[in-house]
Amino acid sequence: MTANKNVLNWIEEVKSLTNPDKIVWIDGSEAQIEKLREEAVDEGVIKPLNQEKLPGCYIHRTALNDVARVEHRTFICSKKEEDAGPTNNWCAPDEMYGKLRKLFNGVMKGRTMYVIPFCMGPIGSKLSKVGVEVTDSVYVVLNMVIMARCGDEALEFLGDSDDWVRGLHSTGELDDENRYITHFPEDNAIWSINSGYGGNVLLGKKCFALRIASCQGRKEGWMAEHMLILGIEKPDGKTTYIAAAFPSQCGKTNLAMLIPPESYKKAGYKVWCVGDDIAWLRQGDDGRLWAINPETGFFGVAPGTNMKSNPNALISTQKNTIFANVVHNLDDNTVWWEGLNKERVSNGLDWKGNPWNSDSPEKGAHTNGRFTSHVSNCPCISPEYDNPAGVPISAIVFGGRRAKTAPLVYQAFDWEHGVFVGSIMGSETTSAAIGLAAGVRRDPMAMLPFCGYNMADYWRHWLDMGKKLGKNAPKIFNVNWFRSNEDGNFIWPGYGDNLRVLDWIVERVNGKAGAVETAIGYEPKPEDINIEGLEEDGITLERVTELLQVDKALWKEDVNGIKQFYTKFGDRLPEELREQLSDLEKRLV
Ligand code: GTP
Ligand code: SPV
Ligand code: MN
Repeated sequence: MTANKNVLNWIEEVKSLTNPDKIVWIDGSEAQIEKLREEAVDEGVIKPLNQEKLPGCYIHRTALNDVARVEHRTFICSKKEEDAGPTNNWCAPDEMYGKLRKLFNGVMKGRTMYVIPFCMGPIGSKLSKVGVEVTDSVYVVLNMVIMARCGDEALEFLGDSDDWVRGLHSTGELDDENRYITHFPEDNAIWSINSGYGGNVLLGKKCFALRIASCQGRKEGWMAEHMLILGIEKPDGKTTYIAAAFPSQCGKTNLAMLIPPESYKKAGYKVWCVGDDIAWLRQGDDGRLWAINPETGFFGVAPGTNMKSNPNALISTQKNTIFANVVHNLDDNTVWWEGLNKERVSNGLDWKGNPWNSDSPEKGAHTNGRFTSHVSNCPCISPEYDNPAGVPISAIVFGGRRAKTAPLVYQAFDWEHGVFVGSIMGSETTSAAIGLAAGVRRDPMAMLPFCGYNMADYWRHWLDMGKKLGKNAPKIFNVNWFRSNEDGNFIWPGYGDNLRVLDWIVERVNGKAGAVETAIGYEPKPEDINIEGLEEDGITLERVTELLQVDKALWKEDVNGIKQFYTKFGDRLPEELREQLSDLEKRLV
């Protein structure tokens, strides 16, 4: 426990509001967690899997109406509506607190209230921050201890400080009409009720480390971003770190853990994963931009993960992992999902818990089925992962799913243009959130659902960071692994072969690769992308040329979409971005 009065007082307040039968403080010890796992098994919250094949692994199913984030029920409750901005749902704090107090009133009667102190980032790091999550879900506890540094060490690090985030969660009745994921940036508080799905309830993750932290970063001069962090070690032993922002289900985990193509492996390339979802970035004493991964685990998409697409992710799930909403193979008590392997499941349960086999017409796993595993399971976890100083970032990469328009890769002319490139990101929607219309939506910096304040002010903050970083600012790029042909098939092999593109990026930041100027930015010459060994995938120089093509007609259409999007922000839109847009338009004629 702790002597921190602010924490103790808040726990008392929450206790009298929610009226639990019992309070359990999570100390972070393996003995306590093991006991909670046993209780969770007894209650049927998780089921142990085959302990020979999958030691320490469990399967969980969420309620059928509770399988993903709910953007329409996610609120930023700043005092002023304009501080939440046009891309967030807003509600006045008093009104939301009033509504939620009613829902939380006595909600934990008959239940246990778990108090989870946690630290986002390495203990002792200047970049780290503490939170306390109170929850009535043992599933949340078991996931949080994988995803963050939990227990006494977090409280010790906090000491008497009042700089911590208050996270209150209850599964309530899982009533989706009263589901609320709410953020009070001015109070450093998060209240979440009536969900049990990861992104809505593991409050350290999107709620704190992005929505609240983005507000803190703006105030304190740093950045919280929806970015993976990876290190590329060249044969000479020098490692270059890249941070990349792609929207949900657009390839962050896959890129963060990529396995180099054969020819690169032979040449001595290595890729190191620092993080797969969130980066906190701050200017270091040397003037450069340094990044930490505030998390300690992966909450990854299961479907599509296999020994070919992402062996490091699959290996990460082979022990001490909690699976959610995948197929339970009852024959050998293991798990399966679409795209895992060619094996047939003859006797299974689908993600809904109904009997299922490989001949069943419906998919067995939910497309947003997930695994929660600790970073230490990952064969390519970076030795720098836990470094309190973080890693120095040389390049920032934006990307999304675009069947057309966006080329395989291009580089922004400079930081300001790079902020523009991030601000106009578009991506086809995925199943990571419920109820999104199909099609392309603008998702600036992959932060549309995660920015805790007015997106226009967020762009201003990016521009300011660039001024502060000056010549030390990372170079900014945009990639698209999802260009498709007329039949809707991807024309770039993707996955490990994405290193071929990152390699050009690394050469660019080290001043070694050339580029050609196009209307949208700098591009490699087709022959600058190494395609050795890709002949059997049909990748020729012509194909690369096609992948890099900038179709001015499509871009002009995009400019119209961007204009419309920008209009939402009125006078708050930074003038620099307005000018960037008009410059792009001129270059497209
Ligand atoms: P979140 O956890 O939701 O933030 O997702 P993420 O950005 O980490 O995405 P992830 O790496 O889990 O990939 C999502 C989906 O995209 C999976 O189905 C992958 O198989 C697919 N994918 C990832 N990388 C590539 C790629 O390079 N090419 C193609 N075609 N698909 C990819
Ligand atoms: C995402 O949707 O971007 C995720 C999963 O990483 S969740 O934790 O649900 O946000
Ligand atoms: Mn994510």
